[in-house]
Amino acid sequence: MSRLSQALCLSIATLALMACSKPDGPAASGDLVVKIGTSNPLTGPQAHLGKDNENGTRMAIDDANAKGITIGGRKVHFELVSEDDAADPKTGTIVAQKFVDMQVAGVIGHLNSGTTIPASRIYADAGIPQIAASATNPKYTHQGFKTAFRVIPNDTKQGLELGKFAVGKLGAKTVAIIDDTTQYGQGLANQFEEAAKAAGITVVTHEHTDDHATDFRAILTNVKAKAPDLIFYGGMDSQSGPMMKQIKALGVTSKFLTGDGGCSVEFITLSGADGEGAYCSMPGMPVEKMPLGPDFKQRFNAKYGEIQDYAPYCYDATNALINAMQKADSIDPAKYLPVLKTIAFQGVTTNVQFDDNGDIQGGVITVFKIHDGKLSAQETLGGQQ
Ligand code: ABU
Repeated sequence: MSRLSQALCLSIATLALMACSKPDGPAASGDLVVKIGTSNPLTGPQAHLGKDNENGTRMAIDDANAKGITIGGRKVHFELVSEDDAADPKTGTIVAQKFVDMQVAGVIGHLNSGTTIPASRIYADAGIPQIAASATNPKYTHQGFKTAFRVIPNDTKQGLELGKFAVGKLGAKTVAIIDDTTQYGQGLANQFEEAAKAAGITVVTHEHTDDHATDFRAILTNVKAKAPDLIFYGGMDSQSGPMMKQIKALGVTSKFLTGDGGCSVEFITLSGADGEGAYCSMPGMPVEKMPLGPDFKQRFNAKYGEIQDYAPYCYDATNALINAMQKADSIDPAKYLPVLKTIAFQGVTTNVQFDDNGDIQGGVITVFKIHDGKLSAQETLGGQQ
């Protein structure tokens, strides 16, 4: 191949790569640039979930830019501003103030309840709409903030349905509960405990770890001595994966159930063969059964690989902001916030409509079982969407 041909091939390959990675291109001069913030852990043990959330939001922004949306008579270019909060509550509030200072039009996130809740006061004080797409602690939407919305069912529902499932489907009479002491993990564990007790289960112990722990053998040895029918874990996949391995290594035979933070591809990777037979739940329908799920999954897989957990919810949350701006014909939060409250559109995950608190209306919980190294949907609980 001549030098000229080589150079030509290289230029064509470079152009093709640029076209793939930047489908919408930069803002044209004269475009109205609208910043949308998203904050997730992009470093540390939850970085895979943070990237998943970021990519769900990015995909919605790319799709919106490709449509050539006009607001207030001007062509708009939406710009994603992504910040790492490391799943740390204090860092989350620093990021929130940064978003306020750079005058983002709205925020998607944060990923964790422990960062979302303290950040929500800062957004509320600044009048900036915030939509959570993975933070499921009920408190977030029950603080009286007009700016707080959520597109995923919360843990009041998840805990209740899992408590009933533990008795009705797993036949558990006794349970050991472990949580990671975070707003999410402990909150869900407490909701589960209340529902399980109401359904007649005896809680033999309720133990606590933290969201950085990797060695659970002391807790599990105590649990083993009590021989519960079921272990329930409230926490994230970075803990539930290694925990599953240690459960099997210690010869504990109890069934295992965890919530959405542990219900990911990463959980299967971390637990390996020891994860087989474990149960976990995700708010909402399995992606294949979501109204626009199959198309979303195919496009997301092609661009970013497997969906971990919440990317479809981030996609819907971003579109809720953009749809409200379009309907209000304004990017000013004071003008589009009242429209966001009454928005109704067909999202990937469900028909997106908020209740008086800002939570998604309706909503179901799906329980999965790890089978042959995959998440296999067992049952969808809590009514029809
Ligand atoms: N919903 C589980 C993961 C995020 C959180 O609520 O902290």
